[in-house]
Amino acid sequence: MSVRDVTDLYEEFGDDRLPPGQRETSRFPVLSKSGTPSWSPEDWEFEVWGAVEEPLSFSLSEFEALPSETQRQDFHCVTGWSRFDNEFTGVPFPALAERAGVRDDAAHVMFHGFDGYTTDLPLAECDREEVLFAWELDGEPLPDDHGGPVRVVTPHKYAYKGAKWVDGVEFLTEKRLGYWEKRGYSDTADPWNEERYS
Ligand SMILES: Nc1nc2c(c(=O)[nH]1)N[C@H]1C(S)=C(S)[C@@H](COP(=O)(O)O)O[C@H]1N2
Ligand SMILES: [Mo]
Repeated sequence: MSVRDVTDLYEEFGDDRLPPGQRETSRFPVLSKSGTPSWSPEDWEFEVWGAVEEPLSFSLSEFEALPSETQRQDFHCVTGWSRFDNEFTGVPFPALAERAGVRDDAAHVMFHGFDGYTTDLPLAECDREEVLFAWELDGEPLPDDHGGPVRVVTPHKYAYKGAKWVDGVEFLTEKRLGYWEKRGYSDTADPWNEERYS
């Protein structure tokens, strides 16, 4: 299986692979606002709606049949740890956006998790190949506590921009704040600029 290494994306943002104020860990801590929600493969449904030509809906098997790739990525948590070289398999954001046909007036994207979590990014900042809707980590199904069956990963942003348990993508014509962004975390979340709080 081929793995695309995107760990050099830091070069776009800073001089060092490890962003300032972070320390590297080989552990993978779990951070969730309210525990791990339960789900069943039969009931899981993923939807794309809002400022798109064609709203989409997928069952889990349909979603996991989308053209996917495996990327080697780094993961930066706003609480100060970074985990290097995670291999995530999933569908890149641009491929999903293309299927839905993003309207010209779409400017932002709200990601919804089925634990009630939300997080937003400007369309231009999530319409990149490194933003994956991932269902595998290091060759195994994504563990439930890390967001299984499907989560978003955003290696160019602090990890709270990556919704675990993602089941909805809403294209917005105007910015709206997500769960942590409303509670004082930075809306821009650039790790190399230490945009932790707003
Ligand atoms: N649905 C959902 N996604 C979420 C969260 C959450 O509470 N719910 N927490 C965020 C935060 S603050 C972080 S740091 C990462 C943590 O991912 P991890 O638990 O896999 O380390 O997930 C993000 N995505
Ligand atoms: Mo976090």
